[in-house]
Amino acid sequence: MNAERLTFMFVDRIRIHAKAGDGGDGCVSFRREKFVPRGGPNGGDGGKGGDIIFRTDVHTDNLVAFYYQPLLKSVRGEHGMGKNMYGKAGKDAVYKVPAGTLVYRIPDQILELPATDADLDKPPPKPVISPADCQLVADLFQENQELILCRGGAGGKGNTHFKSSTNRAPRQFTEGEAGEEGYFLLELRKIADVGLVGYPNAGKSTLISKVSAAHPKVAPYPFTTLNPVVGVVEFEGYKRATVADIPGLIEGAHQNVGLGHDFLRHIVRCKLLVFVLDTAGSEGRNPIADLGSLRRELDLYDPTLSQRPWIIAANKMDLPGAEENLAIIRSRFPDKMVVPMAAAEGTGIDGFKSALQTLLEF
Ligand SMILES: Nc1nc2c(ncn2[C@@H]2O[C@H](COP(=O)(O)OP(=O)(O)OP(=O)(O)O)[C@@H](O)[C@H]2O)c(=O)[nH]1
Ligand SMILES: [Mg+2]
Repeated sequence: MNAERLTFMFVDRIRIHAKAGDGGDGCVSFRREKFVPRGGPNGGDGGKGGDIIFRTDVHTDNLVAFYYQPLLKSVRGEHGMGKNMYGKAGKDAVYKVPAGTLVYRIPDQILELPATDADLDKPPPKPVISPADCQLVADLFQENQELILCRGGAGGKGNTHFKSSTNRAPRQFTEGEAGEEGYFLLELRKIADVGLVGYPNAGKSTLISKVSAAHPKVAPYPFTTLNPVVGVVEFEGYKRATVADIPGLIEGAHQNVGLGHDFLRHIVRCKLLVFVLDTAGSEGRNPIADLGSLRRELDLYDPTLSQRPWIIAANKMDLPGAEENLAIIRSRFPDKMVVPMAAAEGTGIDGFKSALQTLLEF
């Protein structure tokens, strides 16, 4: 696998296997001391196994770490020892996940399905198993949110516990319990306030690079952006909003045309959608028709998306034909906010930021 692949790999759905540490066994031991004949039992308890914990982290932006390490483990508890010494508890294993990670338990019946549908040299593999067949365990959407995915097993009891008036030299003990184990599907739904939706080459990446410090690649060919990118827009008074640049969508995406529908789940949680249009229709496109098919694709993906507040970013206003199309769009959607801009030149960006500020109700 080459270095470039490593840098750019983005994983937003992955299957993992987690096994928490077993508890340590209890110990059988007797007190042995000079001049103390027949000292009683003194076998200590085993330690608890470590838990497997997920914690959301701002600096983690996708699930790629689990692609390289799909088996999560924590340390087992140590066995109990003589002289009533407890075994040491196993350390918890804390794994960082991006905020917006959904954790599903994969039922045993469908475990046999292959883990992924592609081999290592193809683009990021997706598990064949769908979340619809699994059981949701948690939605980790807040910062520093924690989930104990698998609990470590409890430690076993040493023979001290089995002492009684009739059995003063017990040889019983209990074994440590097994740590919890399971197969899980992790799915990322990026958390952003605003989602940019548009046809390839409409200028979404150009726009996000003008309003935030995020700089996804901008290029004059379709499907430049292959993964969602989130940028932070700062407003006066230290207010901020997150904006997601979603890969280009085309008609028929729900039938897997272009990049398909898959990444649309990243906008399901956006409060506001921005349709970015090539207002000039510079590549023989018609911005009004584009808007119609974009909205239709969203509706086919998730009907609740059509209820979401939306505005239009009328981009490429510097090109011929844009003014005429802008007038048509305005007359077609009289009660919608339409922000004209030429993102590449940086014009209309302030207007866009203040539109966001108004609509996000800062
Ligand atoms: N004339 C003009 N060109 C623009 C404008 N904004 C972006 N472009 C150009 O349009 C092309 C595509 O821009 P991107 O920002 O990469 O478009 P995108 O929507 O992110 O495209 P994908 O990632 O492929 O979906 C680039 O060559 C940009 O320089 C604009 O306001 N005016
Ligand atoms: Mg792009």
